[in-house]
Order: sequence, then structure tokens, then C-alpha cells
Amino acid sequence: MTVTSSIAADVRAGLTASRKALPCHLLYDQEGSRLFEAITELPEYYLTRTELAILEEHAGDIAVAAGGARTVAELGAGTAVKTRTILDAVAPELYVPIDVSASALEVASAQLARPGLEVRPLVGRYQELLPELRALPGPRLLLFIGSSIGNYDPPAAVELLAAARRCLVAGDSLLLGADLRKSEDVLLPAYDDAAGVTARFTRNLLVRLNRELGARFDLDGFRHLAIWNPERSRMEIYLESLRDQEVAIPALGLVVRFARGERLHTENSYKLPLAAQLRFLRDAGFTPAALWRDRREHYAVHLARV
Ligand code: AVJ
Repeated sequence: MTVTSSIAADVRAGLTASRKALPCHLLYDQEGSRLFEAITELPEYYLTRTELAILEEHAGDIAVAAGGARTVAELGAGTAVKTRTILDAVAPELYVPIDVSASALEVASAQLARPGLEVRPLVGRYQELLPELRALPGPRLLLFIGSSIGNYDPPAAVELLAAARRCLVAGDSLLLGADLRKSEDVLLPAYDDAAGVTARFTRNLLVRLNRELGARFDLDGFRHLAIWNPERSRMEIYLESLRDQEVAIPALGLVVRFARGERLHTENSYKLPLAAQLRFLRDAGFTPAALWRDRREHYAVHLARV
């Protein structure tokens, strides 16, 4: 299947549903990935710099807790600087970044390769590639950082962790970075920054549909909306239609109607309390072994064992 056809199927399903929604991975085309990198540098977006500070401060402890791992694997290509911090401390012989994006893997591989460290990227979906971990030299340390787990609904998050657990053996470990529940005063600006970068990131989804499917979204007809949902403990991101409108999507033979105020759901970002994060790890079959947080307790990094 080509990339375009898989986008077409997702977009058709998402825009013909009674509550319109698109899978968040569609946000990451080339421009979307560039805009996300810009988000990580915003003053309001505390996640990336908080996690990096935790990793830098505790890299030595993490390496000890990971028990002399010979392989470090990573879900998502990761930013080179965060991964470098771990690789320098753990000093494995093999680094295996796993990502759907071949270009992200190329960048990560080029930046992280060095004498004494073999980099072996795996391109594809997590669930399909996790079993390959079994063939890599142990002990293994699996990185799942950047709070990417926050995009998954709780059952899917536990299922992904459980799938990872099934591909690891005694002596292996998981390093999980996850954003914590906190005040709305901190969360809302992080997902609706003053410079409007996050709004551009969300709206870029429409630019992508216009380009790849010939869709005729009017970018000024929608606004970026970030809401805190306390019951589900998550940030919800939407594109909200500013008027009644019809949008043609020729590649799908579809005309999509939006009422004024109707929302297209683009992302969830869960911010669970610590106890819930620990429960997820246990439900997935891991034993939480160590935990590091920043002073403000905005963010948690867990080391869990098999
Ligand atoms: C890449 C999923 C960690 O949820 O904070 C940032 C994505 N979206 N701003 C997050 C995102 C809008 C980000 N993750």
C-alpha cells in the first residue's frame, strides 16, 4: 500500500464519522515535523526541556538501573540530544531506533553513529517490529521517551507496553518518559502558545490534506483549539470550524460539511497522575524499579524491569 492511499483511507473514515477525528500521526509530514521541533523550543512547552534535564541529571543512575545493557532500542527516532545522553551513559554496542519515518531514522542514525556503536534502524510500525528485539544482544534497554505514550488512549497505551513486555526477557528494562497531570494554568499555554506555533502545527494538517488529496480547506475557516478534559485527564486538540461550510476532497470523491462551531479532533495528550502511570506499567507486566522527576513534578521518567 502506498502512503497516499493509507492517508486516503484514514481521512475518509475520520471525516465521515459523526464525530470528526483524524489520527494524530497525520500531523507529522515534513512541515509538521519541523513545526513540532519548533514547539519543543517554546517557553510554554515545558515537556522536552524538563525531560532532557531529568535524563542529563540522572543518566548515571539510569545506566546502573539498566544493568549493563548491550542493546538500546528506541520507539520513535527520538531527538539526537536526548538519546545521546542515554547512549553516553549506558555505552551499549548496538542502538536500534524504530520509527515509521525513514527520514527521521536517517537523521537520528547519522547524528548518533560513532566508533564502537553500531546503529541499526528499523523502519515500520511498532507492533510489527517489536518482536525483532528478541534477536538483539541482551540485556536490552527499550526507550519510550518524549511522552509519546500520551497520545494513546489508556487501553491502547497498556496494550503497547504489554506488547513491548512480551518481546523482552528477564534482565531487560524499559525507560518510559511521561508527562504528569498538573494545573490547567501550565497545560493550556503549552498547547496554545503565544507565538501561535502550535496553532500552525494543527492547521498544517489541512495544508497537508489540500496538497496530498487536492482538498479545498480554507485555512482561515478553522481555528486551533486546546482544551483540558479533567475527567479523562487529557489535553484535547481540535480544529474548530468558524462557519457553516462545505469542503470538497476530490481525491476521495467527497464533500464534507462542517457546521459553525463543529470540531475536528486532531490529538489527545494524556497527563496522568503518577499512581496511574505506575499502574499502567504493572498492568503491562513490568515491575517499576526507579523513578525520577523534576523539582516541580511536571514530568516523570520511569525505569521498569521485566
Ligand atoms: C509528541 C505527543 C509528546 O502531546 O505534547 C505537542 C505532541 N501536540 N503540541 C504532546 C504535541 C501539540 C506532543 N507529543
